[in-house]
Amino acid sequence: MDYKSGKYKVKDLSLASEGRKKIEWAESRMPVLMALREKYSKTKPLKGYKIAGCLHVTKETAVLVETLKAAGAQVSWSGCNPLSTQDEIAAALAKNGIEIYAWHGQSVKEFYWSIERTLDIKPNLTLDDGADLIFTIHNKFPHLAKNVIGGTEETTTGVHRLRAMAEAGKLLYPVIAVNDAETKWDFDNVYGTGQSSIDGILRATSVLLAGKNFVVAGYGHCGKGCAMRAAGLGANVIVTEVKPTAALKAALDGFRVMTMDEAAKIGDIFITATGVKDVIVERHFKKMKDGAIVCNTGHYDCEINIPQLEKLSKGKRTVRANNEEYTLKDGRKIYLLAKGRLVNLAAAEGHPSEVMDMSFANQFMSQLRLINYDKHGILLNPEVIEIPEEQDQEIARIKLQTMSYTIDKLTKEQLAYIKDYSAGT
Ligand code: NRN
Repeated sequence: MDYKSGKYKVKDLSLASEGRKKIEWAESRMPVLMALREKYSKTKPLKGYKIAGCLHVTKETAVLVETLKAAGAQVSWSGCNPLSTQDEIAAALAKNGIEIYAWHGQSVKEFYWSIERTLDIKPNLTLDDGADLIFTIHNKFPHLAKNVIGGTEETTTGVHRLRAMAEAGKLLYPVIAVNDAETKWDFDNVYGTGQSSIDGILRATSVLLAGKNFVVAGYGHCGKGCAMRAAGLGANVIVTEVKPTAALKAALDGFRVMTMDEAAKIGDIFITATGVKDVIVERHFKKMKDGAIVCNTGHYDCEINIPQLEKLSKGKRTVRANNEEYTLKDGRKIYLLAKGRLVNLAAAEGHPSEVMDMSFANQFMSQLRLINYDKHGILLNPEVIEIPEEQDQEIARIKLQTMSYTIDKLTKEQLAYIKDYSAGT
């Protein structure tokens, strides 16, 4: 469908029915977000507000988008990575009247064209994953910032960028750090990234993980999840780090710890999860075994230095979906997955619905919080704002309920004891 004939641009509208079935699948596994949709579709507190969103177009994101719409918001959406959009999902959203500009395999130019289309609605709120939307407003359309009451940011890389902007006094409006919510960071980043990254590797290679030397660069929440799940499948996990405390945690979690220079010689599969550039570079490729598999699960594709891999190679070919075989000048082969972009979303479907349920409940509650501040005339400083503890505990409480778990409750005496600083041994 052509963009001019409707307020959307997707790969193929005829994929909508396939996408709708996947969205229904996700809805049935996102009970917390669906409960919020049930509650707020009646009162429609987001009515009159316009949200521009830039977040991976997956079946789980579709549930968030349609919840924001059900709560009254006008929504306009783009993907936040050129390779992560699932075309059938984009088609289903477009068919449902959502303004969406997203398709798999965008050029960088098309990627930013799509972000700019979402700004045509002159949003009052932004919803980001990786801060490319916020950055585009600040860099290219600063005049639009005066209409924006606030934004939310999904991921670690984006929050880091926004904190740096705030510290430099460059942030033009307040942004809630959804990533830093306990019910996002400790679940999505660990259990989600762990499972979905392995999912991406297996879909692109179908290799046996058991017995393989599996090198994880970065032992933050994402790297920890990848290490844990690779070990669960019998891999021999090696962790590389630059932060002593993180490396120490990896060692005490039972993983080998060494430099990437050492790991490059023995690794069979490499995954980067650092948020930093040039983690795997030329001198590492030179040491790798024939047949080594290399991928990234960080937000940007800068962690593996692909130009240096290209320079070392005499040829490359796509051997499977999301799997390129580089033949080095000495004949060794190195397999790069998903062109070095986040393998969990580019070669699979991202995190499972059950864990995105809490991440996106935080997104929804944070957008609602910004709107409530606006309705009460409360002006927030242009800084990065944390999720309140009570929101975290409420989302976790509801999630537990949906899993039929019950937990204990502190008695009055226990509450008193906790507050009684004089109680000694
Ligand atoms: N299935 C998904 N849908 C998904 N899996 C991971 N993410 C997803 N977004 C939509 C994001 C996580 O929340 C990618 C971000 O980088 C991470 O914070």
